[in-house]
Amino acid sequence: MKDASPQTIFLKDYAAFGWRIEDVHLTFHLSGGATRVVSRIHFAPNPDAPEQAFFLHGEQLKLIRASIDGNAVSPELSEQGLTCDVPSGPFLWESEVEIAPDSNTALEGLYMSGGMYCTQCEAEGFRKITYYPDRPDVMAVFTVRVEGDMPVLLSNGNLKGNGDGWAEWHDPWPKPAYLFALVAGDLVNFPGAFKTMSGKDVALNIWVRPGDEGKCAFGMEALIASMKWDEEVYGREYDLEIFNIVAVDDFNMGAMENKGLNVFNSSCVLASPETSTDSNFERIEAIIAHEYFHNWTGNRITCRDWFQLCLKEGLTVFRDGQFTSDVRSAPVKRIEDVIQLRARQFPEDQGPLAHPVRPESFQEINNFYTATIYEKGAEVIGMLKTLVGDDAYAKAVDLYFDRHDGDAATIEDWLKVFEDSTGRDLTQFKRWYAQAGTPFVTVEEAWEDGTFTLTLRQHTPPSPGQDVKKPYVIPVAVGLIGPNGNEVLETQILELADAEQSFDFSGLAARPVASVLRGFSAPVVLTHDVDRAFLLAHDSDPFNRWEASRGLARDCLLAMIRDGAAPDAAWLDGLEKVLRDDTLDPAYRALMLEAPSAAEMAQVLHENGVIPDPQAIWDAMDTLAQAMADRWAGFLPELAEQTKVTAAYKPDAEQAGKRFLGGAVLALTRRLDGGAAALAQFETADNMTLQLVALGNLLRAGVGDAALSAFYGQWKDDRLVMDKWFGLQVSASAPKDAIDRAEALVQHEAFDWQNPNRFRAVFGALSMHHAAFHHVSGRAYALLTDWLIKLDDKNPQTTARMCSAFQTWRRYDADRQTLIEAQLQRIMAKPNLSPDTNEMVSRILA
Ligand code: TYR
Repeated sequence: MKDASPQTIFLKDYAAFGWRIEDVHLTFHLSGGATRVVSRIHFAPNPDAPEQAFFLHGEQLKLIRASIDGNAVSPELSEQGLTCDVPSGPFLWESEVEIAPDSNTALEGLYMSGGMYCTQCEAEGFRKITYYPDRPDVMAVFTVRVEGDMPVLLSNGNLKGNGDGWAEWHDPWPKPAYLFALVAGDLVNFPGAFKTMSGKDVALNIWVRPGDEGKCAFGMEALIASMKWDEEVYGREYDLEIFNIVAVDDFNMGAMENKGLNVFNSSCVLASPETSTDSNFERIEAIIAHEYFHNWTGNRITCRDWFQLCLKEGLTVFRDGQFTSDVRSAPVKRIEDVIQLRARQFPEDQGPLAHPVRPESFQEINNFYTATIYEKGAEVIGMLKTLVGDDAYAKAVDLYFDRHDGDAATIEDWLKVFEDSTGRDLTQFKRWYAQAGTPFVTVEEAWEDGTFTLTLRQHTPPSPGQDVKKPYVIPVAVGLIGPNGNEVLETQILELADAEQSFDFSGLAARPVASVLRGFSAPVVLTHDVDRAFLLAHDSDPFNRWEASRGLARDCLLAMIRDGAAPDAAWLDGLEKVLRDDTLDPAYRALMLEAPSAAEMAQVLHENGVIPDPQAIWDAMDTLAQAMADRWAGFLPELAEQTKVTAAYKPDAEQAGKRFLGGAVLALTRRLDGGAAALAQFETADNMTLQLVALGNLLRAGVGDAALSAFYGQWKDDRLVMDKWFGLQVSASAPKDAIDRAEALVQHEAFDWQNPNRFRAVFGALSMHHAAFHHVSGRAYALLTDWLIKLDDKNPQTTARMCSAFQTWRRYDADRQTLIEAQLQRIMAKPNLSPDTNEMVSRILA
């Protein structure tokens, strides 16, 4: 257990570590109950650091011995680490500690998963392995010897030698401890090879448990595509002789970019057509790219301290997004990203957990691996690129690599390369990193004597600890469309830098229709009273064309919920025209057909001063979908025909787009045929995408029980497919049934609650099922809380992260607020509550 009273750490208190490390040598004697770790570290005083006592982090370690320059020492130990008197010059520190990987359920440090040893050190896990300055600005060259009774023994860097029961690895690139990794187990490899742009051969491997070899080919292809892309687009070459990926079943996050030895949640790397959906494939490709791209943005250039987390994560998400846009469809990727941003980042930025892209304080850094750091961090980079232009962006990034290779850098360093290479002053732009909260932008139009004027206003509401916000510089991409539907002004970037600014467009023959915030050029909430039906019909910007339909859908649902209106027939007419246009990408049409999420509608209601009633949102969405199905009864079979794939399964954008649209059509069709088409699809499906969509629709039609048990019989031995089986029963049920299902599922023998994927399968699905989670009985709140309290002792990180399900609680009515508050208080009252969960719940309650 950590210290009971959590400490707050501030960016402003940063001070360099008092010593540099010349090299690190680690020896691991592996044993499940008592692993010995021997470290030899050469320290030398750091002349740039302030005077300080010698302190090494260390948690849950049993110190066996320690020495300095060969003489035994007795350091002073605390729960956080040790202090010791040290010589004034360079010295050799040696220690031996004992740790117990087999009782490590937090999945941080060295732990066991399915019989194999593995590590997770980001952010502060290395201190659970040995005594060390566990901070990212201390970079060192590591040599690691692993000894253990396991056929495969891996660590970072290049393999220096191995034999029976041992292996020695050397990583020539200085790195912070959070990038350390060790894996040992009975593993098999799926091999590959890559020749770099300067002609160096790199051996590639994906290491998996025996039996999973057949699920590696796609990951390997994605890795090779990523390596090539980073050379072609960013000029970045790989820098070791070997690149290893390992799949582990027990992992708190998606994956981890340890130098030369990426560790992946098996759900984020293993794939086969029979067991993975098209979205799984797309996500796996993106995560492999993300972790690989970290080799330069994160590893070669790392972060000075954890406040700079967005320096590596925002940039790397931005880069993996560019990669996906290049290998798939750019407009589809942009729309998917914005849907995610609104679903995950906006609620965070507008609620009690709001924090700047670069926070100024934290208690537990693990709580800051958030949508704001990652996704808004990437949006900020996208805006910077839009403002300076593509060529200037490329130049600045080159300068970043030249200037900071080998550094532990800051956001100031990042912005400075843009200032130096473009001459632009980024002082105001930097507010995107410092201020929290989603900006609200309103647009007002005027038309006089051939001049069209757009007046833009921005406002950002207060967020915790920040009452007053200064204006941002916001790139607003605008195009103008003439009355006949032709574009009269191609996309231009307006720079909104003041609270209010007007922009004139003169010499126009007729009043145009403005298409504002094209491509979602900034992460803001836009209010613009515009003819959306016209934009849906004519906008040349694919994002804004989709956005027009989305806006109409939101308005339609709002009117249904608030005023009891009927579904908007004019919008459905416009939408039908788009759906009938078979020159449009099926994936794009599927996105058009997809309704806003219930949580998005709750947000819209809240913005319009209406307290969201989750059941009313559910009912309105149900009515709307039924109206679509009835209206298009004749058209749906025609559309379904267009989505048939006859070629062998491929997870590429083309086939996946067809199946995506097919799924959307099936969801309407089952409202007309009681699930007959879904049943036929379920019985003939030869891939998981078609099978799972069919099963979901059978469940939604209330006729899915037989298919559900058939599915169980077919897949009960596949952990990743079983996660889908657990999750889908909750997400595809009506509100009250979803809670009943979740209650039954946690009693199921296959509910392994200590496995984060399985825990999230049930409780992630429950908390994302808006009407179920907020069911008036409060049963879902209580059920989730019971299990969060149970998990907290075992795995604080995953527990804390899942508490964010409650972050929007103050949006709801007084009764629900009372119910939720009682559950949050129940968590706070738990004895020995982890600092992680304590910080999250305290912030949510504040
Ligand atoms: N750095 C990882 C990434 O690529 C995420 C991560 C963070 C993984 C913390 C694990 C962890 O404990 O985004």
